[in-house]
Amino acid sequence: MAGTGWTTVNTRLRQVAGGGLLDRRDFLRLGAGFATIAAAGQMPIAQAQGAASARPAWQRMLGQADLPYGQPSGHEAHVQRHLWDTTPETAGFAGWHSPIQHLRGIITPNGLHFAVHHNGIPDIDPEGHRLIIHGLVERPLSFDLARLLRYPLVSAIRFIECAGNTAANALSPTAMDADAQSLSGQVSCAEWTGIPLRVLLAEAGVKPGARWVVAEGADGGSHARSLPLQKLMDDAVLALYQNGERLRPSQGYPMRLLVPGWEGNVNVKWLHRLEVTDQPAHTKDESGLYTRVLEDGGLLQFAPTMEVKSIITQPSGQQLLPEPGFYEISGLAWSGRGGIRRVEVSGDGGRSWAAAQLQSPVLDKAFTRFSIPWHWTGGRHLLMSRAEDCQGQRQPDRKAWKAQYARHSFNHYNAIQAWRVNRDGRVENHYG
Ligand SMILES: Nc1nc2c(c(=O)[nH]1)N[C@H]1C(S)=C(S)[C@@H](COP(=O)(O)O)O[C@H]1N2
Ligand SMILES: [Mo]
Repeated sequence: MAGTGWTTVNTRLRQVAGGGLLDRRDFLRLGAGFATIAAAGQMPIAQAQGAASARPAWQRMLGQADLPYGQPSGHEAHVQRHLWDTTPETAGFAGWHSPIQHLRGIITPNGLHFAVHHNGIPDIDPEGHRLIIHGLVERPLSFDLARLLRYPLVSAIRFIECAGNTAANALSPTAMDADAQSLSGQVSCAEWTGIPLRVLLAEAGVKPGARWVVAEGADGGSHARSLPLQKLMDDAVLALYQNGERLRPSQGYPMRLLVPGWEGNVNVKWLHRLEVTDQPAHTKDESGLYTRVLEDGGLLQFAPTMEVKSIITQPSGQQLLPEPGFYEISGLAWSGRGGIRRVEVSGDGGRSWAAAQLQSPVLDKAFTRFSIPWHWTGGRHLLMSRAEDCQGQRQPDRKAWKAQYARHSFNHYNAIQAWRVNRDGRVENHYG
């Protein structure tokens, strides 16, 4: 429990906002002592270094052989993607959520990248796969993978977020008791490597009058979206690699469209066709599910930018704080408009706010990791984070977000997330 360490240490630490938020510099300067504060989990050195017979089994024998393709520790087996939907995996729609509450830093490991499949995962033989560029172009082109791999490749760390991420908070009239993964795990961030689309489009020679490109996937349902030519010329990438290795089948092997900062749905996986046109195609994937219904009944279509958003991942929903004492509040912020300028955290339900530290690197259209030290004295607290991006956009609260849209609209939910820390240390989703 909070031993005597706390009282001495605590008097020398400044609070930067209510609810126990601490000054990070004080904390580091005073060496404020995880050793004293987190004393409960510490083992006496004598015991740790003890006699040979007291050493744990793994220190007394040869270890096991490694594997050709490495696997996480068996002790981390709980860190898994979770399937959110109740329908069978290949029956039209499956959403796999990334365990954001178990991850640190800004990179999502490939096996834990969230995934949305409307038609299951096609089993594509890369030898038989072609990407064609046709329509309003001077030279229709067909590429096989070997040819694409010979182009100069660029890399960028970018997030992808499903338009429907955090839909439960948008739709449920009362705050659903769930973890961060279930509520907001349809977002991930990876280093993507591939060919800038502008290079391939220039090679095909875009004709005057071209304004749109219809991108189609090679999955059974021919997932397709219309994209403004300008965005593709600007920063879209034909991605072939994900965090250094070739794309996972789940992410679009052998190639996908990466459209930085735009809703996940336009990042067409298993890409096999780009048709340059003068107008959008109004495909099934962009005329229904991926629009937003406004409060007055109007439809918001072709508005794919994912707005600024943040979430505290530690501590977060359904986690249990074992005892009062020091904790580092840590979370993720991102914006489809560019970089994150600022994240503020509140420990008292929004009455006061303190600036969190942004950990480097702070990249455009990528996860930014933020943190702030916190002293939990055991009371009931509401933790919140609110981010501001490079264009000065800020997160609305839930009420303001709901006021913009029809009651049943759920895409692009980016309201401030509140977590309630109960007296017993249990953390719960809360509408603040
Ligand atoms: N061909 C194809 N591309 C697709 C989809 C799909 O079902 N088929 N799902 C889309 C949706 S809704 C999202 S949110 C993103 C998710 O990308 P990920 O599965 O790599 O995380 O892929 C998009 N691209
Ligand atoms: Mo999505």
